[in-house]
Formats: sequence, C-alpha cells, structure tokens
Amino acid sequence: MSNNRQRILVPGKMNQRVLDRLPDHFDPVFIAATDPALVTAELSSSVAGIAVQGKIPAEFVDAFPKLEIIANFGVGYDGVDAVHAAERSVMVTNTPDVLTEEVADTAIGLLLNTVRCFPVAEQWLRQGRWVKEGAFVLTPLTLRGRTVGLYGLGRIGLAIAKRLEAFGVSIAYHTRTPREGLAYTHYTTLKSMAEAVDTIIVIVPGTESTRRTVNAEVLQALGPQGVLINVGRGTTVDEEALIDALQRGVIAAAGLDVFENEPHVPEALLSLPNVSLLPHVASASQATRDAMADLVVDNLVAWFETGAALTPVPETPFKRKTA
Ligand code: NAP
Ligand code: 8YV
Repeated sequence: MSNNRQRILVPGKMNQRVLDRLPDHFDPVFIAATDPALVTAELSSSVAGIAVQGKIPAEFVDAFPKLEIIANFGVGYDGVDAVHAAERSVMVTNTPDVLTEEVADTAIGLLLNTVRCFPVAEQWLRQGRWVKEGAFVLTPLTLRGRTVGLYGLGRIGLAIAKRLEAFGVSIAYHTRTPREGLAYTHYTTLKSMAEAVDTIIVIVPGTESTRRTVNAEVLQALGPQGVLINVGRGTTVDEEALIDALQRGVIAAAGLDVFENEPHVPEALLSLPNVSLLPHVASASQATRDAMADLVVDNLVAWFETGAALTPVPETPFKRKTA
C-alpha cells in the first residue's frame, strides 16, 4: 500500500462492504465512536475523509483540520450537521436513488401488515392456533377504499405513490413545494391533509422543520379509522402523542420502521395490539445495502480522483479545492 493514500476514518460501526472496499483505494483507520476524546494528534493531522453510518457531532468534525469529505451511509443524513460542514468547506455525500425502490417496497409491506395484521396471523398459524382454535379473526381494517396521504413526495415518496396507484387507492400528499405534472392532490399543511385522508405515510427527512410534526393535533385530524405509517425518521412523530392516540382509539393503527430513540422502542408501543413494528429495515436487503456501500466508497474515490463528489447533499454543492 503506498504511503500517499488519503487517510479515511471510520468511527464506530460501518457496513462490511464499505470496510472491505476502502483499503483498495485508501488508508483506512478505525476508532470505536465519534468521540473527540478518541482522536490522537496523529489522527487529527492526517484524516482527509470520514465514512460514517450514524451520528457525527460537529465538535467531532472540528477535530480534523484537514478533513475534506464526510461520506454518509444512507440517504438520510440527519446524523451529520451538513450546514456546519459547509461552513468549513467539508463536502457531505449521501446515498440517494440506489435504495428508493427497496424502501418503497417496504413501505407497502408495512402498510399491508398494519391494516391486515399479517404478522399476527402468521403467529396464529405457527403457534398451532389455526388447528386448535380455528380461523384467524377477520381484520377490522382494510386497504380497500382508503385515501392515502404521503407526507413527503421526493424520490421515495413518489416510488410509494406509483405502487399505491396499482392498489387503486386515492393518493394525496403534503410537501412545502407542490410537484408539477402529478394528478395527486397537494395539501399545503400536514393538518389539512390529515383531515382529508385516513392513512398517512411519513417519508420526509428528519430535520428541524419536520421534527415532531406528526403530533396530537394531526393524529386527531386523521381520525378513528386512521392509519399512520412511518418509514422516514422517528423524530418526525411525537411518539408519546402517538402512543396515547393508539391507546385511546384516536387513530386505529400504526406501522413503524423508525423510532425516536433507536434501537430502543417504548414498552408502551411493544404492548399495543394495533401496531406493526420493524427494526429500521426498509433498505436492508443485501443487494440494496451493497449498492449503498458502493456509493459511499465511490463518492470518496470520485472526490479525491476527480475533485467532484457523485452525490453531494444540497448544502455542499462545491468542488474540491486544488492546491
Ligand atoms: P427526498 O427525495 O429529498 O424527498 C424528501 C421529500 O420530503 C420531498 O418531497 C420534500 O419536499 C419533503 N419535505 C422535506 N421537508 C419537508 C417539510 N418540512 N414539510 C413537508 N415536506 C417536506 O428524500 P428521499 O430520498 O425520498 O428520502 C426521504 C427520507 O426517507 C430520508 O431523508 C430518510 O430520512 C428516510 N429514509 C428512511 C429509510 C429507512 O430505512 N426507514 C430508508 C431511506 C430513507 P419539499 O422540499 O417540497 O417540502
Ligand atoms: C439505513 C436509512 O437503514 O438511507 C437511510 O436514510 O435510514 C437506511 O437506508 C441507514 O442508513 C443505515 O444506517
């Protein structure tokens, strides 16, 4: 391995394919966590790039004066302070597009599991209850006749909407800016959409502008037949308000792939019968995670070899400064 390879730091856990590919191009170094106390003087002065899966605090970024790029594993980059990185002229990349269809598939699966209780029905069969007690109960909810409101209609939201069209349900959406050329009804506020639909699928990024926006008022507006699906970020939903709404029948059911404090899921949610829960697996097939891993490494390679990242986030639209 040549000595003039760029040094890439991997703090904490990282997808195995990223770890396997990094040494082909770089001099990778590893520390256990994004903790500035773990950064030696030698690391501080040599790291040019960081590959991260999870949260990376601004003070950790500031520990590296020669840092040029942070490559985030995931399309959602709420764990990286991209505005702070931009102020320091540090490029931030994410992994859009390569996971869009997989996440949209999961959203539909979670929606069906939630309204038709398929995971519970499977347990009924596996536990021998079909033989001993007879047919599983008829589900009180159905997807038939529903009106689905997408909270977010970006890459993944649109892929979910295309799938929903085939299911014959009505489709609406709420975003800050309406999308041109679509037949779906646009609502300018989340509350007005919640009043008009009976199903909401959350697929917005986890930002300050979306934080806890699915609150008690929105859930009340969704109503007693209401179903909430969250495949975006846990921070977008007020989890306490959701638990209360599910306990009191303010809404009918929820399907969640993401939570406020992962991997911890509140006991109150676990004990509710009207929820379907997944451990943040929307993109978690081998093929899709491999494609995400490749994009992480390919962004680093492109940055150092061509001076331009493949998928920069909007906050860092710049090119590499050459000496
Ligand atoms: P995207 O293409 O950037 O789309 C984001 C959408 O959210 C846009 O329609 C945007 O429209 C809307 N939006 C953003 N802020 C909003 C606000 N304050 N109010 C209303 N709408 C808002 O992103 P994407 O590729 O579809 O991914 C979306 C998110 O899904 C990611 O950021 C990530 O957090 C999450 N995700 C989760 C998983 C999982 O494993 N569960 C996997 C992949 C992605 P406007 O800008 O017009 O408002
Ligand atoms: C991954 C995700 O689970 O891309 C995202 O935003 O939430 C998921 O695809 C996550 O990035 C893995 O750390």
